[in-house]
Amino acid sequence: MRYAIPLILGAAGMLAASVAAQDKPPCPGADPILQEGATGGLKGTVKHPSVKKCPTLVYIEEIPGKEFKPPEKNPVMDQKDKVFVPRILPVLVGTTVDFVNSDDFEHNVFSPDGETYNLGNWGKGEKRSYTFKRPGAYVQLCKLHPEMVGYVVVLKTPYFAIADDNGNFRISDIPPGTWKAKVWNERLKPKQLDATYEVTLQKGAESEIEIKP
Ligand SMILES: [Cu+2]
Repeated sequence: MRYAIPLILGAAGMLAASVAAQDKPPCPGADPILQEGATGGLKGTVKHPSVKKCPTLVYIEEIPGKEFKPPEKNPVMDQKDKVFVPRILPVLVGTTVDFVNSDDFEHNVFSPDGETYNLGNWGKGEKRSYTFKRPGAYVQLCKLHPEMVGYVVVLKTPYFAIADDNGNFRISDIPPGTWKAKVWNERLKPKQLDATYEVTLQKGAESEIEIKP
């Protein structure tokens, strides 16, 4: 009997260990539905003349019940040669954007959209920041150079992409499910911006759609 006891204890210990491994919650920071191979992708083409003229954004409207953390590193919108760069900056709601100035003269940034803001005037090497709390498109304007126009488009999910000049786009690592894709281009009309395109995404697979606004 003396020899049997340690064997029984050993077997029980192993059983306990394997059950515990299954019951343990995922490691902090590892979202089970976003692990590699557990997500889907979406690729496709936007077919509209405005695609050739201005940047086109494609995005998943929302994943109900799921909230996303804004990136730790702030995206940047630059002002260079009197142009907002990039012209369209898509960001997740809650994101803080750093506005910088790469020109040797002052610029201003203001927006009449959303809660409206005016970040003032500043020169090269300085930056001003703004946190976007509500989804929507915010036109970026400069009071010193009326020809300057840019857009920050604030979205409810981090699943977005800017299409190439031919309208081709690809969005990776989207949770599986049936979601609504939308398109944004400054030349499209409100009705075209409101239109939704249903997409079904499966684990480890890439779905394809054609968007004709
Ligand atoms: Cu300016």
